[in-house]
Amino acid sequence: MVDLSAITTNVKALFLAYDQGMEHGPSDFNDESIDPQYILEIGAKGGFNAVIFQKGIAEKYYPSTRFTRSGQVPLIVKLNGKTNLVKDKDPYAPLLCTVEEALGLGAKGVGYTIYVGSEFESSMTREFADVVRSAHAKGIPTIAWMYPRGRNVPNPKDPQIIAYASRLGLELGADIVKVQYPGSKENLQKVVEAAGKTRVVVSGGAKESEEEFLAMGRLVVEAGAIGMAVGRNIWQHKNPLSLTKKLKEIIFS
Ligand code: FBP
Repeated sequence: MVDLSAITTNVKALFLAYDQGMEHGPSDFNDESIDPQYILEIGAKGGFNAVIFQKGIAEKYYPSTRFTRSGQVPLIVKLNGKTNLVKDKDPYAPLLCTVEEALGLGAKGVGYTIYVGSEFESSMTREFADVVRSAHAKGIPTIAWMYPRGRNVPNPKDPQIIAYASRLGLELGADIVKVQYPGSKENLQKVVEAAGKTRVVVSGGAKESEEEFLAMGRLVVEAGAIGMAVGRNIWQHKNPLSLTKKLKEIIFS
């Protein structure tokens, strides 16, 4: 039996994603958000369930277990990733960090992106299967970013394909799947239903108005997802902590 940490025993979850420096480059950042320390402060003061870092940022910025203070925001290490400079139609994000390395950095969970439908899907499902095996042997949960992409996926926002992707996460043993918002509450309900006992969180996407973003948060909760794993909408906001407070009232109410 897998002994999952507090991340999945919580009924609801709010994660602060900060792997965009690899995925999109520093153009996503301003003078404040380019500093991982700023994100750690938002994560801790905002009471997020975890921050999500790649290995390099975790190594240099996340306090080692030895120095972890109580109140420190938990860490999820994203194990694979890629840049957006390679414009291949069929993306592949290689494994860059092992579960054991992530644990050594203090991770309480691990993340992995699968580009569902990509020509390289089988490489990613195989790598993720190994990640699930290792993570569950160590008793930590896995979060699968299930992003339909590639030549075989004419519309990555097609709700049926997003539901297929969430089901694939269940089949592969993911504890949580992270999906992009499929356009409506009804569509998201189908995604949640397809995921079965695997829980669903929704990504934030590019920054929108505060009203639009919070409205999405409400629909996410109403559809039965456990919460969100959001980055840009929080740390690109002029007052991240005030927006976080409003989002938490929606998600944890
Ligand atoms: P955002 O809330 O900023 O959209 O972050 C969610 C996320 O999944 C990140 O973890 C990741 O870096 C990014 O989106 C990838 O987005 P895409 O593949 O669409 O460029």
